[in-house]
Amino acid sequence: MVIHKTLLPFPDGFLWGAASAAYQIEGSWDKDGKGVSNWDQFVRIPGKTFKGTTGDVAVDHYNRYKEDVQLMAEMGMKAYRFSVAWTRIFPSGKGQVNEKGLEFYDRLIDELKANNIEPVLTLYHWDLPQNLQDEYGGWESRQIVEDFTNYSVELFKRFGDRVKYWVSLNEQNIFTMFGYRMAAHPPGVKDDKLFYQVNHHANLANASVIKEFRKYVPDGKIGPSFAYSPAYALTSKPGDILAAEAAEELNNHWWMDVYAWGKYPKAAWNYLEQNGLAPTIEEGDFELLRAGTPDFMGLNYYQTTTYEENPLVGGVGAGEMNTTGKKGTSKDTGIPGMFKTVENPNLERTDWDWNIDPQGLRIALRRITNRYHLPILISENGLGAFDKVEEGDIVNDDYRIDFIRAHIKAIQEAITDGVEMLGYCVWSFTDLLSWLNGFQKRYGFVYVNQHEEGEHDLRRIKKKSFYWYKEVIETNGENLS
Ligand code: BGP
Repeated sequence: MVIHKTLLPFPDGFLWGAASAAYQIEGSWDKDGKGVSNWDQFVRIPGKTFKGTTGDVAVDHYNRYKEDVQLMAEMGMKAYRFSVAWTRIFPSGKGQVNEKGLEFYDRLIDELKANNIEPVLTLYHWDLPQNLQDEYGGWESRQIVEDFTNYSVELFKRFGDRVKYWVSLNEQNIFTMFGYRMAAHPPGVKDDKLFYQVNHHANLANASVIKEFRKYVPDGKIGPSFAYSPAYALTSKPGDILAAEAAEELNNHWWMDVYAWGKYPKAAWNYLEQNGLAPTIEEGDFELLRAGTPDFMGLNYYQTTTYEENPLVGGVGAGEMNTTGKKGTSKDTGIPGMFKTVENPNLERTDWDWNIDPQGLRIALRRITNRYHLPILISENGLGAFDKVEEGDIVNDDYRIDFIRAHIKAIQEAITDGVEMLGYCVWSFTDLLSWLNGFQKRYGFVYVNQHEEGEHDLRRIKKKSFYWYKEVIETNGENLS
């Protein structure tokens, strides 16, 4: 059914949670032996981030993790997704282990477990050791497969007894696209051919760690987190439908097919080959890809994207992102002769021009289920907004409650459709640093008094959504009002 008469309840043990990433929350960027990451370096290049913001302090979670976990416990959170900073474990990406780095995550994990919060550990959320970038170009070299695997095995050995849920790569499609196509993230390159090669290496690395995982954490579950933006066609014109199908294949199946099946989709491969963009494959690559398939698909869902035809000659190329929060400043993007994005007249947008589309989440869940037959962990979903602290430390973020409520309803409809769901991690628990958008684009249930400029004592303030989500968790999703 599309319109269900009644909805199935959320399963027992459903992981109601929230998510974060090391660079965006920890701070203490050079403490206790931590090495320099690509982000530590990139944010220091003038003009790269909103008002020059950095994660040097972020929201100081490294020092305040106990307070943050206490807030999670108060909310009754069942799961917390966080990432490990590779440079805390191996300051130069490989070689000597930094015991102090491991100890920090030991403490965090123990604190979570003591409060009955299931840790969900992300191995890689974009902060690459700068040394590996300098030495061999990081993801540009096959050498990354070995180094990423060694680093991951270190974590499996150390935390595998306590951590059962693992995310391998966070949004491979985004960090490679921003890093190698749009030059908006490190290493700030625009090179389409390299982009596809880098992705092939990341695919191999992903499969390699999953393969190793089986030996060290046989009772655990692991999967990548994919930033899935389902493709819609603007109209029923066959040309638009074809454009949307091509986008679904090149922008989505290109990654998820490899994760789930160890192979690239056909028409997309042919297109890349004809244009000299296909990655170089070596003997044994596909065997490895097939040997390292995931237990679940991690889904980071924020929005859908709508497409239309794009002429080969004079078609739209690279667009522009809105990183200021001034509505309407983003520009459509496309590949001439393939597709171009276009505003969906049926959807509202956030101040950063992200479409608000809860039904799109149900569509995403159904498409993944039907194509890959894998359980799904929603590893991110949330609303970036300007929040205002009112007198008496009150934040009335009703817009966030509305957003999350509608998405939870969509999940329940998908469960009723037959989708196997492991959990739902809202982005984010506390406010944190948005990579390119500074601190003003806020996502948390907990406000953190941190700003681009001016006064910032980093104090934590529970928003209205904090109390609302607490009730949702307590009733296992029954009370959404
Ligand atoms: C995802 C990332 C997160 C987070 C989120 C919100 O792509 O995995 O790290 O940043 O998006 O995005 P933004 O901060 O750009 O609003």
